[in-house]
Amino acid sequence: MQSKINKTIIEMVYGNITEETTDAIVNAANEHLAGGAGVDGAIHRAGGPAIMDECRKIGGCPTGQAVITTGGNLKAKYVIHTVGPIYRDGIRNEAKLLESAYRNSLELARNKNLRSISFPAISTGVYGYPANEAAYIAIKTCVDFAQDNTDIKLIRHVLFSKDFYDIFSSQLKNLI
Ligand code: AR6
Repeated sequence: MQSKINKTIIEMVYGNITEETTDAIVNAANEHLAGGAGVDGAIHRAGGPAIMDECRKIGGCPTGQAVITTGGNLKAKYVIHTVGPIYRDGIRNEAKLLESAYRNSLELARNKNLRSISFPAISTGVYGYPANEAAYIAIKTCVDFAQDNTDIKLIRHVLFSKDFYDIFSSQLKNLI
């Protein structure tokens, strides 16, 4: 499903983010940019060693921030690496940090003059963020961004299971 907010299409798809053809895909990385499991592992495997070479040079990324590298062998030209919070109990600034991860990724894409970006469900795997709350923050941050910024024409959320697709889609319906 999709919805147009101001000049931007916000879209939910069920699939594998490494196949995406948007200008950038976002990686749910760790602070060391060291690679890992989940979507991080999948992106490095599909994109090849050029991505890790640049990650090593950058050296790291604090939680809530974002950095950009080549997309290597991916169809996407760039990978934006952001670090979502590890979810503990919800009272350790997790929501603000997750919002920052989305917001800073969008701002980095805009500053690079990119027109389209794909996000995975940041923090909802290894980092344990409850899916419903994470979906609300993800969509709300993207909707707010699209209301104030018109340069990015497509923001796609790529969900890896039908359950996540349904959760994200219902949050989008609630927010528009
Ligand atoms: N395409 C789209 N979504 C995916 C894919 C894929 N190919 N693979 C997994 N997901 P996670 P996190 C979904 O664990 O929670 C790594 O080790 C997955 O189902 O990848 O932010 C890093 O190095 C889930 O909904 O990221 C960090 O140490 C979502 O992507 C840590 O995990 C995020 O799950 C980051 O944990």
